[in-house]
Amino acid sequence: MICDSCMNDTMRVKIPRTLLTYLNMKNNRLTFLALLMLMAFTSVYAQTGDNTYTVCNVKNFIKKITAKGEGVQSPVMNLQLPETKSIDVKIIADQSEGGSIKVYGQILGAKTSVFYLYGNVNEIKGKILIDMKDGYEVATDAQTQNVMITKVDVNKLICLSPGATNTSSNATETNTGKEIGRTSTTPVLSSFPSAPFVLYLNFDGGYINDPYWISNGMGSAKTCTGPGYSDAMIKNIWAGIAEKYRPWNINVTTDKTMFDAKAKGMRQEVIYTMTWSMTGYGGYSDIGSIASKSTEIAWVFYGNLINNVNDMVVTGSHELGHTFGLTHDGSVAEGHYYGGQGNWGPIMGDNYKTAARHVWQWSKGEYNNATDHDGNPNTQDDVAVIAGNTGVGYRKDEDGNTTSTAKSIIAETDGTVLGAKNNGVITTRTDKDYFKFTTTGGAVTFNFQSGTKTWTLDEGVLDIQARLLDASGTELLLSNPTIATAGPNNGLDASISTSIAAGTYYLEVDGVGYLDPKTTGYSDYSSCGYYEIIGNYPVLATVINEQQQASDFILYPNPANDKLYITLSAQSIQAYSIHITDVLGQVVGVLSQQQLQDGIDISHLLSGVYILQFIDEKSQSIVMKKFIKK
Ligand SMILES: [Ca+2]
Ligand SMILES: [Ca+2]
Ligand SMILES: [Ca+2]
Ligand SMILES: [Zn+2]
Repeated sequence: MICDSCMNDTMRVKIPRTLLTYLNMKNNRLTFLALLMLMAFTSVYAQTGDNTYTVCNVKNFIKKITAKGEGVQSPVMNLQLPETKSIDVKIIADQSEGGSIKVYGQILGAKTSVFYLYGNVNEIKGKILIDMKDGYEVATDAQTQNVMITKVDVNKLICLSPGATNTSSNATETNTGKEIGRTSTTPVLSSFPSAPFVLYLNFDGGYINDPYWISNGMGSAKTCTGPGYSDAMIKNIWAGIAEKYRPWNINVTTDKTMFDAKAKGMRQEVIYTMTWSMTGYGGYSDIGSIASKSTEIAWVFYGNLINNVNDMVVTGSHELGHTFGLTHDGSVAEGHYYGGQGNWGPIMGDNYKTAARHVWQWSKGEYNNATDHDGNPNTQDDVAVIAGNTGVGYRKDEDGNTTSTAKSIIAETDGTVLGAKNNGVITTRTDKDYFKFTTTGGAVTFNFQSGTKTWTLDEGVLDIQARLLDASGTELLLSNPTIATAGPNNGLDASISTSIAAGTYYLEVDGVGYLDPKTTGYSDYSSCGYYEIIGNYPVLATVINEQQQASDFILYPNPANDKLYITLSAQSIQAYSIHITDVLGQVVGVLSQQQLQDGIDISHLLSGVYILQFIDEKSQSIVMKKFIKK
């Protein structure tokens, strides 16, 4: 017992020892004012109810939890909890330094326990968890400076994901793990190398000496071994989790050096191991550990799951989600873990339903009868909670959300459009991305792929709607394929294939929902992620970019009434022709070089904006300029 002034049994009367001392010392001067003070304190305690126990002033509390206990290796203190419970705590690590407090303990007599307190001299926070049954939150009242312990649902503090009762396996993704004797080094993969925040997927294991987990199931420091997955399996799991965390400034990586380079609070790791596990449980994490800095580790016990890519992706994403502060997506009928609807499942719900659901997204409880861990209505906005963590935030959008800020499609000389050069990220539900291209007219095809397709099955999170717009922004075509009600989620992709006239066009990419988010599907809330545009369209061999246009020819007068004239600035151009199109891409005039000698007759055109395409016959390059017919 080291805690003589604030945590011993006499505190059960719920009057701070400091106040008692004051009253004892000054009893001969006990005034009406002191009585009033006592009454005021008593009424405050009464309001907190049986679920909250007021310990003492924060400064006294800190003195005790950080006491090294002269000559005592492992101080043990007695701590009073609500409902007249008390515990004996052995301090196993005190990582306090400077003004910050960080203390870990082990609750004596408990098989597994969490005792973690952190903060500073003015505010102590923390959590206490006994044998996965009784959970308590520690907080400091800003007004009274008193430390309070409140009983809470254990699911608010920690996620011990239940075991996989699911025995079916994904047909096309069998277990390629558990390959004993993996000798090659883990593939080095990073989804966003320059991002300030790192999520490290640890498939290699290592020596883990973490006070948080030692008392909470691990028992002692251990050398944990990885699952021995093949390179392909690791790459697929990485690709799947990277896609789940695409909207934010987060680098999902298998590269430990990326993790090591970040400060605490700007990184988190998930270890895939079976060196130890909570028997029958698939994952384990401390809710909010990134902000509280209680531990930088979450766990996936791969052997207690269906050991395939999909389960590893959703469980890894789920446990990491907890570390950002996310609690479960439950439902009135299904309890803590909602199993999803149609082909859609919430990442923070029942992550073992991967054989049944193929579109896994973040949720803010839009489905009917959504509940949180306590059975209360679920209003936690997953996407915003993750963004709200220090250093995270949303990834910068590549462009604005209008055609005027469109990026140019980068085509090969034969008109092929490669995904590696034409891609982007839909970062939020309101983000739309635009691409611009100019064609000489004919058949065009654009396929819009959700995710990197590293792992073709169920990797994507973004459900794409694509539109083809003409030069004025009017829709010509829309593609938003239906999602299969079961099976792989390839309906997340979109495709546009048509024939168009020469001119300039736009492509619009948007994340959309499917069916009814209340009962059968999802909204566009979390329909975000990486996409690639792959296709082809007729281009002249070289399209001179817009910055070069000014020096190639002068078009005058502009605006014009009857005649337009061209003056060439490049002497090398010998043979050329021009096409004139309206803003809808309709060709209104084709003229040869000979027909241009006396100027271009535009007297027959209606008033408006037109595009003149200057085509160099030799280099097959094209330069376009706008002009106005008065
Ligand atoms: Ca974007
Ligand atoms: Ca959208
Ligand atoms: Ca955009
Ligand atoms: Zn969980």
